[in-house]
Amino acid sequence: MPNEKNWFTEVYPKHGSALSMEVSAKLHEEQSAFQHLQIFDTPWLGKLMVIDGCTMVSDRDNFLYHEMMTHQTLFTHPDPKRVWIIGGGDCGSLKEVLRHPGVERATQIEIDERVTRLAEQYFPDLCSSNNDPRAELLFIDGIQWVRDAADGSVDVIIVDSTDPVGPAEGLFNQAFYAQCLRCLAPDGILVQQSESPLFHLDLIGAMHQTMRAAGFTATRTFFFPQFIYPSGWWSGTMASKGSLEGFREQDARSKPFETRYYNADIHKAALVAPEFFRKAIAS
Ligand code: AG3
Repeated sequence: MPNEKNWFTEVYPKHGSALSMEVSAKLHEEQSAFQHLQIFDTPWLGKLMVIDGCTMVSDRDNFLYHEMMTHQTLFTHPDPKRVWIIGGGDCGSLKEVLRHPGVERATQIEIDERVTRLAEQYFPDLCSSNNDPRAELLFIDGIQWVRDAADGSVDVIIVDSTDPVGPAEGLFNQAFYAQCLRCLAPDGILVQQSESPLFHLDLIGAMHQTMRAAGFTATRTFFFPQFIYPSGWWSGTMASKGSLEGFREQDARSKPFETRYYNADIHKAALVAPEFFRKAIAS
């Protein structure tokens, strides 16, 4: 069945497996200056964006990733006002960040403007806050942006990237983390999407080590399901010079916006690491 032409399949060659999704139409396909972009319509997932053959966003399940990458992090920070999103061109993280009334400025730094233009066309819901006066959309290299930014000029940096190959590769190294650390104000938090705990444990371990080598003193991974990503189980990893213990629990319980996955109890549960993970990753 997956070989039939109305199925999109992402193959995971290193993990001897694949995920197939029925598609009803290919709505768009192009080679941008940076990557190969496809948009599909599907019977179950709604619209689906694929970059370089990898699933990125679907209407049906993107709330899991976007709510966790943003709210888990913003409620860990004592008072986030200035937020950068590195990557995140579909604008889903931007939308969630802007739900926090205390956020004064949310800057999305996406290298590939075409991702955002396609999101505006095919994922209008994710882009529904792009005109918020607090939102700033830049189409430049996030690595360069962080290199050029002033010391202590941001509270939360969200790295919402593709897998650590291609354009995103330079977002997973010590030089980039050190620049992020320099840009973060006291209590600042860096959070990065960190792939699958089941498939990419080595990568997550290397991220913790590299973040600490760059000068972060606390690192912590949180877990959430994500149907369209490899193994269906995904993670984000936070790094801080301050503490990553505890969070603004009362604020999370009385948050002035609706969510579909994140809540204060999920916040705590998402931080509980399975036994194999604790053994592999000292944090
Ligand atoms: N960023 C993480 C996507 C990784 C998917 N990997 C894969 N399918 N092999 C998602 C961007 C959402 N804003």
